Amino acid sequence: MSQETLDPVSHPSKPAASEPPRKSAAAGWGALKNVAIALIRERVPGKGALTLLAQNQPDGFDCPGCAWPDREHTSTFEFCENGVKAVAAETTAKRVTREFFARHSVTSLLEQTDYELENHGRLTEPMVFDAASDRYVPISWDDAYALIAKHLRALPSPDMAAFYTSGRASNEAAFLYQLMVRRYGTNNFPDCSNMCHEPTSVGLPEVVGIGKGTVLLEDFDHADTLLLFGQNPATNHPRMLGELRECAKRGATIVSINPLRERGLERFASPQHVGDMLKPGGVPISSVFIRPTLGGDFALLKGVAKRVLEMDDEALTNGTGRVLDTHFIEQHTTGFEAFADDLRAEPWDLLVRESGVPLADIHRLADIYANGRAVIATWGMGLTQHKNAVANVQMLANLMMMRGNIGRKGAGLCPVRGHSNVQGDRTVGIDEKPTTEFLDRLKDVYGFEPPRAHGHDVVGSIEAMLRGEVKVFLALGGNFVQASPDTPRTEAALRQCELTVHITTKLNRSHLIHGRDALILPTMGRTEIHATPKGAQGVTVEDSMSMVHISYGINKPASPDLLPEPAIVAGMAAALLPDAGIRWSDYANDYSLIRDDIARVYPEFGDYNARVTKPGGFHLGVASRDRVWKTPEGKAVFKVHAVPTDTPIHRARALHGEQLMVLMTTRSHDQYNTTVYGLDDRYRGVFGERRVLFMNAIDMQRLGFAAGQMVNLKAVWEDGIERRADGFKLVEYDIPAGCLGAYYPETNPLVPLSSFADKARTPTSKSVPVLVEAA
Ligand SMILES: Nc1nc2c(c(=O)[nH]1)N[C@H]1C(S)=C(S)[C@@H](COP(=O)(O)OP(=O)(O)OC[C@H]3O[C@@H](n4cnc5c(=O)[nH]c(N)nc54)[C@H](O)[C@@H]3O)O[C@H]1N2
Ligand SMILES: Nc1nc2c(c(=O)[nH]1)N[C@H]1C(S)=C(S)[C@@H](COP(=O)(O)OP(=O)(O)OC[C@H]3O[C@@H](n4cnc5c(=O)[nH]c(N)nc54)[C@H](O)[C@@H]3O)O[C@H]1N2
Ligand SMILES: [Mo]
Repeated sequence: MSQETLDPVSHPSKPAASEPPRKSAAAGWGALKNVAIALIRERVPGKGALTLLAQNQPDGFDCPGCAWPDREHTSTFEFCENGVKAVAAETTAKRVTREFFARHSVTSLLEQTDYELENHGRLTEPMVFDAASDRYVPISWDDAYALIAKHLRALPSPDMAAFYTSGRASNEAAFLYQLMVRRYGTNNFPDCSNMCHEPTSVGLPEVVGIGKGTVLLEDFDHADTLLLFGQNPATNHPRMLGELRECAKRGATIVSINPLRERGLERFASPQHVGDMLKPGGVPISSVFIRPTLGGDFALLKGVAKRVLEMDDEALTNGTGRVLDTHFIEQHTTGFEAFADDLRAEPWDLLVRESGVPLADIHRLADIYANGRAVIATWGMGLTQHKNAVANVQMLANLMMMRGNIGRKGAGLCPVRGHSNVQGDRTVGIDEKPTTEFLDRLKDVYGFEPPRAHGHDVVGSIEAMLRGEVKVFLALGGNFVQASPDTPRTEAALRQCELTVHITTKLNRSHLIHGRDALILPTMGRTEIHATPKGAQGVTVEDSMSMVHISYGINKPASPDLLPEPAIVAGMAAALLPDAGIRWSDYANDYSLIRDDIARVYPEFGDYNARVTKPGGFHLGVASRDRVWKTPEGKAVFKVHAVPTDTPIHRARALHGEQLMVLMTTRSHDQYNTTVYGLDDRYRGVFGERRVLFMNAIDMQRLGFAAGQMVNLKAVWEDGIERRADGFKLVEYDIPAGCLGAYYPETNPLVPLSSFADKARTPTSKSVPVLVEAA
């Protein structure tokens, strides 16, 4: 029997362990047990199990969890523990009713934790804030739309409103939303991807012409080397482990580049392969762990590239086979000479110091890379949530280009996206910096002049609210207050608004930190049937590998008063823009009309409605996958970047010396972003609590702390504002010296609004300079 059965499951009284239990595999029996717990917690065992059978099946719904693709949507019952939790959270039997809001004032709800708020269940009808009673009270849909229209019309300029999107919104909802917003007159589209993979979307187009990954799932069948940068797939993309398991069994070399030895990357037992689950340790996954310091990946990548160049020089001298793919470099790229010169000039000691990786490990990674015939590089938030995140992504692309590992079978770039449709939302126009080409097409198709000026992203919207320049905030999904950085400033920003509106499924803190007027508009989730006079409607989504497919809900909506997202957007739009000549209500009744129009604006969708009838959907086409480079040069571009040596972290360290620590804010196994499902982080050995701070034993001793002690965190930033997060329990953990780890969103108050990635403006959630004080 697997050791996994011995894992404690959910035991609030058990103290946080110092080390993850290493003997048992990720997933496995523990995962199955947690599936049952998730269903029972939400009081939906029978229904939940039925719902799960339809998940990621040809006629079922797309999992609302992550954006990892499915094998043809046809293979066996594809589920994972955290997909189940996402579904269970949506299919919960618990309800937030008008009686609930009558019982609880907004002020009293503010006392509750995020976990408690989430646990009240699904929202059931539209509610409006009533200042006199400090309560949300019922409002009709039409009155809610009228209130929104009144506020938006009263603004001196459409640019005084901001329209957030969270990446669960379907292509249909997102396209209608951007159409309404642009017809109204602004490009203010703050979007969850601003906090997520924006550095990928900004970095890749400059070097390979398009901001998307180049691999398909089938490439995992042919890769012999996989480099996984800054990702925790066992928790955040559990179905990816299934692919890695197959690669490992085939003998592929898998390297995890991560300050932490994440558990799921050591061993994995697949709940779909009973054989694995009976073996104690599961299938070993990562063969090699390379552990940079937080933010050290850029110097590491540059070091690996430098070593690959040296190896090529040695090969030339010795007359052995070239290490560089000279054919690819000549035919397909530009800028190689300058890039190589810069690598040669870079001193090794700087690369070693800034990466935190010993020279021997840099050489080892270069050897593995250079010996791979087909290499896939994947990455997550560990590369993107840093000041030099765009350079991280571009240096990774440089390295892959050196050996022609782009646009070739079994090789390529694989950014692993977060929300299940975050990539699709961008594709269909959720973009604060739209291209001229797109705006021209919108104009041709709809006959209006769209706004041309770039709009606000997440950070820009918060800043504009603080300056009083944005007065209406509307959110299609998500939990803006908790997801955004610098919590007290974000809260102040929202409180300064005239109107805040949230289209959501469940109660969250963003409903409670509101503007003068505020609306909660409850919507259906993806598991629910979108019934309209034209019949049940399916929505489409695009996964991390640009596969577009259709999703049909199977459950009765949580309440008869819910509307699907497209209907809500159409309702708002009809109230705001009745004379726009756009057939809002037809769209809401028949989503195929929306898809027809998406394809008119974006010809790459082709015969969209026909293509999504095929099980598994279709690939949207990524030019760089075909070695077509949509850059101004018409080639892939090697980018030169210096190793930064004067960042806010360097400066903070100069000021505070060895007291200065760098904090990563990350996800536990029991949360979906700001939605806290439970208080355990099973794979990291934390149970029953979330306010923990991971620190290594040597740092603890050096700083005079002991495991279990309570500490406070203070951010070190250069704007004179005090930022703190108090009351964390120290947990001794195998994390590199000088680095700390803690959970998001509890630590968001420490992330300064003005600390973001160069060019991409993604908050630096994985490198926050802090001081630790005894509580
Ligand atoms: N169950 C579940 N699934 C999810 C989510 C969820 O919250 N719960 N969230 C979804 C979303 S929106 C997203 S974006 C993804 C996020 O999925 P991930 O990209 O896995 O995000 P994080 O959990 O923040 O973890 C980042 C990983 O990067 C490592 N890391 C931190 N800093 C560095 C660094 O400087 N260098 C390197 N090399 N590694 C580093 C951390 O140790 C951790 O393993 O998951 C999606 N899927
Ligand atoms: N410090 C720190 N901050 C971070 C991160 C980090 O790693 N560290 N990660 C960042 C990342 S990668 C991301 S993507 C953002 C996430 O930011 P968001 O996308 O804004 O946050 P979520 O927690 O995913 O949103 C949860 C809410 O969405 C609503 N919801 C759920 N399903 C649906 C649906 O089908 N339709 C609608 N309309 N609403 C729905 C529910 O009401 C729920 O409360 O956070 C970012 N913030
Ligand atoms: Mo994300």
